[in-house]
Amino acid sequence: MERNLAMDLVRVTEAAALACGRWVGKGHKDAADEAATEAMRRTLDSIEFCGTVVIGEGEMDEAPMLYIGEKVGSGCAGAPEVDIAVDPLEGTNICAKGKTGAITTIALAPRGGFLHAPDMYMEKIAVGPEAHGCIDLNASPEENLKRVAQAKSCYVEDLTVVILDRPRHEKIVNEVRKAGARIHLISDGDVAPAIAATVLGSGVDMLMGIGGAPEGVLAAAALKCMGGDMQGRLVFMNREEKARARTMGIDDFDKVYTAEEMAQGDVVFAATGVTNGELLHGVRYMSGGAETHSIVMRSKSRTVRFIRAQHQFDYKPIY
Ligand code: VTB
Repeated sequence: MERNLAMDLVRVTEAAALACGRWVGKGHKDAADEAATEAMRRTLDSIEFCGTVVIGEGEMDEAPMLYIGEKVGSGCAGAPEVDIAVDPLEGTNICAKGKTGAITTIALAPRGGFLHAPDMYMEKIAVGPEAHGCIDLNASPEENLKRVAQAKSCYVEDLTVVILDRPRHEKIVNEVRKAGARIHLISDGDVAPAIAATVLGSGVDMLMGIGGAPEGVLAAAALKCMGGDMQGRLVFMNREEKARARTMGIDDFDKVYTAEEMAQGDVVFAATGVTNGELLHGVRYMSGGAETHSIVMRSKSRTVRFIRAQHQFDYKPIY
């Protein structure tokens, strides 16, 4: 993977965040998502790679752009062939309601490097580098908490676990509470907290629970770059989802995927904050411009960059 691709990716998520940031709190999640998607799609064409969207806005007949299979990038001869996983606005509800934690995300892997996760659920557990190798989706929440606390030389009571606030998580919430750990229930957006678990001082130690499989692959790409650890297991709600998974080459329906298996090869990840969150600040607009806060990382070097950028709209129009 070319070294500069990582830095190019920030331009993509910055553009998406600047576009959808205008919709924060306005109650129109679809308009916000469309703004982010169009800005991301447009910016992608200025990057020198031959990209294929493998995780995006849906199937070709569902999404006008960034659909699964779409070719993006300037694609000049000799440009790297890459898989692209995007969520132009991870947390559309959060953005529409002006709540915390909405981000724009993109990840690259060598062609064939991403698990082509269907748009279905995935059971996830994610931790930072100190607890790498300590998690097991087949173990209980209590056992996982004990192992992570031991790895981080702290008490279970010191740990904070982020869980999506959903009825399906009632059992896991009760088990985590019984084990003594703290919980941060979130309304939406489980990619950012998974990444936050790898950032010292973020206040997040673990992500647990069932969320989107595409979001799981995006999180796995980021955690791989940061030395974190993650496991995911697809959760099938019906026979149609199993049939769809089969068409995407998935036949072991109980398989527990590691981050490495979900995001193989030299992976690059970037995200920009749309609303303030535990990982990134949201877009701040001011006279004639805006400030964005992004994270970009590469698995090969394990370099993680936080980038604050000042944007002058007179010199770089925002669509
Ligand atoms: C999950 C989560 C995402 O949407 O997919 C969630 O991974 C949808 O869950 O981060 P429900 O079907 O229970 O609402 C997000 O929160 C936002 O895309």
